[in-house]
Amino acid sequence: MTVIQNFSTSLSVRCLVACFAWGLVYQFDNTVFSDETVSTQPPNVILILADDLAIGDLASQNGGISRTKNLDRLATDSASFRQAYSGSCVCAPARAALLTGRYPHRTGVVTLNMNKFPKLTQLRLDETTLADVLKSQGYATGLIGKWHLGKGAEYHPMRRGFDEFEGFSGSQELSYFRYTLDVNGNLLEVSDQYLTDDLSNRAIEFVRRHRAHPFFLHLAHYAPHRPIEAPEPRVQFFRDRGLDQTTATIYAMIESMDQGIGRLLDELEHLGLADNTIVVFASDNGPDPVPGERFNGSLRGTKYQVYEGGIRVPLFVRWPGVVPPGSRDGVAHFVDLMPTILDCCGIPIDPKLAIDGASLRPRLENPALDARPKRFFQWNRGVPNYTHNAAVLHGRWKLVRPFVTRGLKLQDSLLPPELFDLKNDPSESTDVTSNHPEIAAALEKDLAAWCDRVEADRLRPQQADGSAEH
Ligand SMILES: [Ca+2]
Repeated sequence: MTVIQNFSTSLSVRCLVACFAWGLVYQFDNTVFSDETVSTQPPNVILILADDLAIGDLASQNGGISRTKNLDRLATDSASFRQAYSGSCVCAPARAALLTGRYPHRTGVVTLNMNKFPKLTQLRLDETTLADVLKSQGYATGLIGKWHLGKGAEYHPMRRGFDEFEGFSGSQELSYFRYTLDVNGNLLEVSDQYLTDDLSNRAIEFVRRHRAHPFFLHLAHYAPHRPIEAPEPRVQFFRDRGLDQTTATIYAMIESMDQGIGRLLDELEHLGLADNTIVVFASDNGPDPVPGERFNGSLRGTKYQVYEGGIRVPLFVRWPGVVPPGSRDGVAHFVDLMPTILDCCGIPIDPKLAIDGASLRPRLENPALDARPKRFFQWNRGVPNYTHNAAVLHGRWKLVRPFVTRGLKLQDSLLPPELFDLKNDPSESTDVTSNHPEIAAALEKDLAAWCDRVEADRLRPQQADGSAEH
């Protein structure tokens, strides 16, 4: 009962805020806000993120061994980037890049364990999220699912631009069949549902609630992240096809997510919102090696590594009537998604945000365009040590400082960097440094300069309240 009362209050406040913001739009545009203007509303945005989903987990990529008919259909209806990258090879930093358009190190979120490293997993309070910006423009904003950008009241998603939150911080051990949800600040124990289905249902309800106003829904699924758990009948289907228990369960987890996404897309159609809703789908990093190996095409490496297998992700953008479906060449990166979404919504970007990415909208609208901007990656457990697991990508070339250890007491790595020609060697099998020493040297210099820049930004002075400790 308490939950319902608080939720209603929150909803009313949000409606007031949204109405106020739209009132401002009304004044500026000097137009009458009526039913006729609904079709000219800014587009809604649904940003769906899977957790540890591999490109090779999609049925379209693995010969139909998994079952992802809704995601495959979404891909067919979307601009699908063939070379899309997460912001990191692990969860939290990837999400920081996704929601700020900036490299994770700048945001303060450099590693993933919120309990061991609370200060290194908090999105600095001087960072602005995509939700902050959309909310300021009158969008109803909601996060359903995983947050992972800081524990504690100041870092709660409802303090970081989201009007509504139905999810979890990312710090707790949870079972897909027994879990605690934070529903707008109220804790709810759930033991009679499957988490993925529950999140799908809540996403559908969010869209129904906000059908009449522009909305931003960030649906951050937990699937197929550990623990590996799925409804038994779905697991049985894949076991019967000869898959081992772990892979069968992972594919069942993915099928559950896929079905929920299908229901969400159907609901958009049913509500007449599909044409004016941008749907983005991605995964936050590559497959987790801990449960066991699984198919990911020919990509080298896994989650935790800056080789392609750790950072390459599916990326689909569907916007009917504006974005022609089909594949896109060139590089796309999580830092590009915030500027892309704001561009599509007609919202100018404040230069003070110092976004690292650039809008993909030109390439979304024109499949013939190509762009391969320089992009950077780095991750190790704990305080950054940039001699480990770092990479720069530029055009066909990628320089990698190898992954040495995930251990806590890092020593500087003395391993030499490796240079790969992704055009001829997408599997990163051959170090070609000796053939192209000048390219390797230039990229090494670029990478070193980037490391210095983002580390300086990470260590910039704290907020006056001392909250952004490092
Ligand atoms: Ca992840």
